[in-house]
Amino acid sequence: MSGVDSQTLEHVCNPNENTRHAILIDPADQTPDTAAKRAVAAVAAGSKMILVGGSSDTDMKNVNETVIAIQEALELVAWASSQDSDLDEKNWKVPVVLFPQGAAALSPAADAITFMMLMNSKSPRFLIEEQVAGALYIKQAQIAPLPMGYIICAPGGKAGEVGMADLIQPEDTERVSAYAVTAEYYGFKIIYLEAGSGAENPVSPDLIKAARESCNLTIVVGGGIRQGETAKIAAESGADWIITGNLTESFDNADELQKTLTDFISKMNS
Ligand code: 1GP
Repeated sequence: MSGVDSQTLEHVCNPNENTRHAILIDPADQTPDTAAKRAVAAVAAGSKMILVGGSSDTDMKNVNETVIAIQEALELVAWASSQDSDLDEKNWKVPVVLFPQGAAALSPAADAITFMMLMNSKSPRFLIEEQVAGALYIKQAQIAPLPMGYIICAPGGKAGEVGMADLIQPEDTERVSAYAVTAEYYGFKIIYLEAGSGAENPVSPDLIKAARESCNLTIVVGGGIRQGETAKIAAESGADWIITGNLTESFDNADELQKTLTDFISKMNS
């Protein structure tokens, strides 16, 4: 979505009839070229955002190379569609958004960044220090900040461990509501309920419902979602966005990935 950075917050937060899907690309798990092919397949399937980041082993180099490769690939297909009256160029205008492990894993080529507080971290590093360390860089690079409360639920995975999260348990609906309201009072626009990449159980529907009933923020849910049916439960509980990382990264063949994600998105909103 190069050149329209200021629109990214609107794109993410404007109410949408359907729950939308985004992929998470971890630059530590794949080459920039593979990441770009997966991003193009996902957008062709109907994904509306590409998140780039990971909990470990990302740095300025692999994040930047990955973001550039994805942006170039999407620009190329957008241009090709603009030359064909049967195709709609604007379908390819999806934002590439940093989802960083910290201030040392950024890219000026990104459209936006989830500028987040890991709200249930026990470490000041993830509550505020990494954000302060990255703020001036983000401003200078004109990467649009998406103010977000990041809330890690059990089992939490690597994100929970690295982020020293005091995990929210599946029955802890009052606690998740309190975090959702706190996020709203801080002025955040988004909350991300995270179960951890590869989680055996995704965020419980009860937690999503409790968050939905407590605040008017955009709710993103991810971690352990591999089936359209699971995504549908999260969507019906109140998720505005569903993120898949592992599912996307399990395909090397772009056509197969596109087919799987098309089916996933259709089931999610069925
Ligand atoms: C991790 O929520 C994301 O931050 C994605 O999780 O890899 O399990 O899809 P998965």
